[in-house]
Amino acid sequence: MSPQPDLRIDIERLLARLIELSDIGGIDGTTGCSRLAFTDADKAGRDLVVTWMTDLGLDITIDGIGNVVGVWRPESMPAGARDLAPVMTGSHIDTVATGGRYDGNLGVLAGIEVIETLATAGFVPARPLAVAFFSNEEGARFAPDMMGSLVYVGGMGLEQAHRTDGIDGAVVGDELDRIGYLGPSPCPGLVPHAFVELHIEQGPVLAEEGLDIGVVESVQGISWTEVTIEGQSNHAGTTPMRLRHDAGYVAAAVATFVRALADELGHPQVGTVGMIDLHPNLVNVVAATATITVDLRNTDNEILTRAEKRLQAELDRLAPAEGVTISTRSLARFDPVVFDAGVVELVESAARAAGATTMRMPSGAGHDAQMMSRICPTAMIFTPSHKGISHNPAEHTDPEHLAMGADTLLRVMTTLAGDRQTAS
Ligand code: HGY
Ligand code: MN
Ligand code: MN
Repeated sequence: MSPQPDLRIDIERLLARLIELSDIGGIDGTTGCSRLAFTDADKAGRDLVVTWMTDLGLDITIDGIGNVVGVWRPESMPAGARDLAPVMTGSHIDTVATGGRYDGNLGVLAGIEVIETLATAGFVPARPLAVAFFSNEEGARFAPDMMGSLVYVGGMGLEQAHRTDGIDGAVVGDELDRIGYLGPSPCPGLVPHAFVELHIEQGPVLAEEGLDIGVVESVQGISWTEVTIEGQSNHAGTTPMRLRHDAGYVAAAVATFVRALADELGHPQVGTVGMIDLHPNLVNVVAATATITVDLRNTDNEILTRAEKRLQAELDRLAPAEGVTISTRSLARFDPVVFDAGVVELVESAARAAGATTMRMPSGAGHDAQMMSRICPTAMIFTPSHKGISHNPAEHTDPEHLAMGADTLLRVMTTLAGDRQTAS
């Protein structure tokens, strides 16, 4: 039975949940929140979302990395249909330390909203619908990013994930156990019929173009490297410049190099030194050691690989020149991903049917969908980000765009489930 063609989600209910969730780990004076993976705040957010899933009557599973999947298979469905692979949506509810209200949270809560809208309308899906939140999508505390969905699709072993050390010395397995989300469900997880993720763009394109929905065709490649520089601490006043082995200077030199490299390679190459940790980090001591992170991304894997080689060559040059030792550790490396053309087309037609203006685009950010595309037909829906701001408590998306995104998601999911012939 097709849902009423003009069935729309309840934007007030979605907004209320977005606000309630972002109040957990809320950042004073902003609409943002801080819920690093597997912290107490993450646990509190998880518990709230699991409550909403339970209240909706979803069949809930929690796996060994803490991924939570809620499947809607109403009693009214024919027996055979209830066992079919679900159409799945979802995203993440962990955030960076300066997180916004919408990054990840929108995709999970819009999935719940879509199912609640359909259930309230008495809709009987032709196959089950599911909504998931994947653990540790951000990777900010425990690298790599998209860890939960990577384990879900079999791209990372569960034991390896459990042994991962965080930037604060914590260990994934211990933290999962501590917050009560070391679940029994097996990894790799259930293979969906298809997966579609609603997410904010987190960049400036849709806002600058004045468009409503991004039809995401691909996700760019990601390379994260931890660089450790070992110099020699010394007196800032008495040590002549010629005798210094200054880890702080080398860290700054690498950061400057990364910026120049991105400028030289040109758009869409990006390069970021987001973390610089000096020791002893004191005003009158030449730094003994520096640990920094380098985030390089490009839609073209060949250019991204070239950028990685240029970085290594610069480290090889700096070490002898400054009399320091430099070691590196890869924190994440994901090739660019191209989404399923059929699901991309469906997103485009569904968005237009929902009254949105659209454009096709790549994703600059990493997402769980890039992992899910390894196991089933997958695509993404973007909503605009105000001024392109994200990973910042000021992150904002207008309610009408949130509604357009969720209405598009509803149409895509019911069409993928076989309940509509077309999304229009
Ligand atoms: O790093 C990313 O692109 C995502 O926010 N995890
Ligand atoms: Mn995200
Ligand atoms: Mn993010």
